[in-house]
Amino acid sequence: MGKMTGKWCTEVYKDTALSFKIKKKLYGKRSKYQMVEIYETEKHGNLMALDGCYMVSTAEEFVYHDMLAHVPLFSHPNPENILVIGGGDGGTVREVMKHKGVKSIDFVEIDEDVYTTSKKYFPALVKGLEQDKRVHFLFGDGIKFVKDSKDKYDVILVDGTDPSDIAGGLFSSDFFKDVHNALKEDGIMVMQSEDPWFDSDIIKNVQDRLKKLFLQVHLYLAFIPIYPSGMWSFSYASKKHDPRVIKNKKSKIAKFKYYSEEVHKAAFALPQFVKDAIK
Ligand code: SPD
Repeated sequence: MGKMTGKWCTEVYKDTALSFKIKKKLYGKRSKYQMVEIYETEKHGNLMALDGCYMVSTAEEFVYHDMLAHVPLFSHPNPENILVIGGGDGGTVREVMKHKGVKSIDFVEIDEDVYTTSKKYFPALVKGLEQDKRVHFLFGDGIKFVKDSKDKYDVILVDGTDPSDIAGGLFSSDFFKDVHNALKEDGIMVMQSEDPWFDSDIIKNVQDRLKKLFLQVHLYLAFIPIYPSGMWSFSYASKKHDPRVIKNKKSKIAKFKYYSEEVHKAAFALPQFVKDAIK
């Protein structure tokens, strides 16, 4: 059994604490919206926390970003116009850029400091973003932005933080109505929707709200060690496309680090307790 010697960073989430051994704290500053902290960990590379909640680490970021971006992008037959809300660290946009058929990526992040901090401490996440002419940086409120967009996007990816002050609106029925309007008739939306152990009520609310608007609503899972419980959920909604069928023949399923055709399909197989929680 290891002992807790040396320095540690800790996320306290409800009645659980998750700690990582660190070499040092690299950064800590309050932005206009939230506390932004970066730690250099012993085993997970650099780790970003926003308002005390872990968001991204060098070692594990590929899981979250592969699964948020590639599941919807391979479920749509021809995704061209994409909107990314949040995801200020850049990782989600970087994955979208891998799809050659994508023509335009609107990237709307409320907190520009998250992007500038990521640029410094997670250069691999923002690699190529500023050089890719398809990426449009639109720093501002994604909730307002989506309200003003009609029938425009093939895929909308919501890469928010946990539903507190800043991201709470991203889990609301009003936001989902605006997302529905902003999508084309066969559009797809995927959002991170918390974990089934601590937050099954949030997942159920999200799924119920989406079911009132969309024909296809599904939940899928991935395993991310830096988030409390490690089991993470994504909520999928589409006016048309069933995500259990891979329809995108234009993008090649390259060798991703987490995503593959098998993982895509298997991610929708839910443990019974998760099925029961969202029934
Ligand atoms: N509790 C963690 C929620 C994570 C949401 N976003 C992560 C950002 C990665 N781009």
